[in-house]
Amino acid sequence: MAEIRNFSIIAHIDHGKSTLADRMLEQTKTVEARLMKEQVLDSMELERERGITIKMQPARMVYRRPASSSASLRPSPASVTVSEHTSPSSDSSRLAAQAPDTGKQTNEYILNLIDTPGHIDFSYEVSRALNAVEGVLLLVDSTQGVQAQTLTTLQMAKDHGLTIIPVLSKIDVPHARIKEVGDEIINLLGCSREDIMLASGKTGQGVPELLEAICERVPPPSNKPTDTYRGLIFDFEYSNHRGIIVYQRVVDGFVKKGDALEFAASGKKFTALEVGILAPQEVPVASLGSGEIGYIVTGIKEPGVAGVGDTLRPEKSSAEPLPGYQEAPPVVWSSVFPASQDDFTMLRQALDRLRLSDSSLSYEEESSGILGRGFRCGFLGMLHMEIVTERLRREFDIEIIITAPSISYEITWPDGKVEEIYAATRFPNHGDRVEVREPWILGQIILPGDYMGNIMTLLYEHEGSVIDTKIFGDGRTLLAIEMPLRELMRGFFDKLKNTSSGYASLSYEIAEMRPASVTRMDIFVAEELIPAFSRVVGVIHAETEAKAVTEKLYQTLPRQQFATKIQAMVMGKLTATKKLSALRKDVTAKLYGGDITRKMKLRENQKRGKKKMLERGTGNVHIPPEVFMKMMRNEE
Ligand SMILES: Nc1nc2c(ncn2[C@@H]2O[C@H](COP(=O)(O)OP(=O)(O)OP(=O)(O)O)[C@@H](O)[C@H]2O)c(=O)[nH]1
Ligand SMILES: [Mg+2]
Repeated sequence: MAEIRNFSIIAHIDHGKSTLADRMLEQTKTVEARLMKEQVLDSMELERERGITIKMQPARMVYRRPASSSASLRPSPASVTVSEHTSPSSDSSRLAAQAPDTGKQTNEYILNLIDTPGHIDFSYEVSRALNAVEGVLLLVDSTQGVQAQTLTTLQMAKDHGLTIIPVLSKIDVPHARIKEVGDEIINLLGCSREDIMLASGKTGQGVPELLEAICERVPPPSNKPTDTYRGLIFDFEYSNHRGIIVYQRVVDGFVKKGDALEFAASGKKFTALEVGILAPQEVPVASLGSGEIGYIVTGIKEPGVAGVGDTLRPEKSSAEPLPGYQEAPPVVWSSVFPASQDDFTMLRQALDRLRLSDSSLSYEEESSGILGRGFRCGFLGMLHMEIVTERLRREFDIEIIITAPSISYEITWPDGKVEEIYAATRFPNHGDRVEVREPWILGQIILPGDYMGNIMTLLYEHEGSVIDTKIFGDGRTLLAIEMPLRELMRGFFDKLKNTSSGYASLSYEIAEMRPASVTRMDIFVAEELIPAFSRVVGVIHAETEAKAVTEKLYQTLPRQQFATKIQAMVMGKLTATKKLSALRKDVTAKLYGGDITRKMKLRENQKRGKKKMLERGTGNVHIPPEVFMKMMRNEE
């Protein structure tokens, strides 16, 4: 039996996780050369377009250690271990003791890698991946140094008690600062310089040593092959033909094709139609044993019977369910409506399917007078919201209308009733005597000293303040900050990047609720209230926001048959007005623009007898779905 090592790659966004994974897949000959492409594990269309990882991706590699390394095991440098229950030194001594007896067999290692996303909106993916592994490669870009998400992901790995192998990445870059960034890592982990691995995902340099370090330092999974099978579900996929495909880590026993299984939480039963490994594509195998990571085809077509963190076990067995995952509470909400009410059922199906591969998405049905039936959706951040709405359009071909995003507010009405409100349209009107509370965040910003002035101004503009400052070494500063979540969502992240030439990084967590000075802003087009554009704004920003929104809508809205007023109303007053002139007939085609495939799709939709969106309820104004999409986004 081969030795197994399960590990995950974690880091700040763009520090080279997926590229380093490429080189590992290549050097272990897991992916054929002709199929190799950059960031091969980023298989989703949106991941490739944006150059970021959105979903975690497991990949199994078979690694043959060079004869010399298993025969005469170098004493491995003490790896950085935080856990009490996993001890890498005892592991390497165990290996050293075993190697001479088992000879060839220990030469072959199965390495299960899980690549993770770096963007903070997708950190739920990271936390789930970490439940399925014993160790991590913590990458730090040697040109950038430790960044905010390095700290957050490191903390997650520590909380899971995992073995941590620090890796300096991108060492091929001429201006790599290996010594300085190495110092930062030593400071952070309390490790020694020899513990830090050096690697380049571009040239592949350092990858052989890294593969060796994984075998030596990451402990093998504890082996309980004789116990009753239990599998920890960490992800799903959905296939039209084969139904739900479960990604699971075998914790105890083994599982094979034909086994009668059940989901512990829902009790749903099924037969394992196929069992296999992810290499990274699905490859069927006879069975998966304790410690292995792989997939099981269930054939189940109805969603909702399975959730991540649930346990798979043999039907009618009394095996205890494994401790599951904590749910990821949404940070921002928005309502999604089908542009045509005929598509309501399709939208529900699409959300059900999406949720299988994105367990952090939450939604519930709601209905609004004008927009009809739709769903109130909860997202982990603005990027998450953008990705989900984009996937609805692309993967399911549904035109949607999306309302302006909102965080949750806690309202205390005059009669003492407390209510949580997630939608601007439900927010009390001006004049209602209510108390409002809102969530604040605690954040960490790492920035080069030169940008301190800019950042302080930006923080001030977003009602934030610095609660602690630490010198970070190498001329950088770590700021502990607090700020209303509402202000963070008002494009703070992008502005932080712009104002620091991309050097500042941010991580945050939701903290306490505090009294808020906010008000509702309503938008009128042709003197008609468009509820999807209503939002809650800070009183001190109300006027600026009113101007910004009317201006953006003025730039985005196609001209109508008649001159159209765009107005923002705040605290009972019209605060900003723009006037869109009437459409001249001869320029229709140009005005509507858009690429040809989009137009063809639209025509097809019309052929299928779909109604033009939003004509009902809004009188004469025609607002195409793209406008709602653009208004949802933060960028100006
Ligand atoms: N020169 C050089 N560039 C690299 C190296 N590794 C990655 N890059 C580049 O850095 C960028 C980000 O690389 P990715 O591998 O996508 O980074 P990531 O950590 O997976 O990013 P996320 O998954 O979005 O967090 C890409 O433009 C890569 O080409 C390296 O070793 N050397
Ligand atoms: Mg990546």
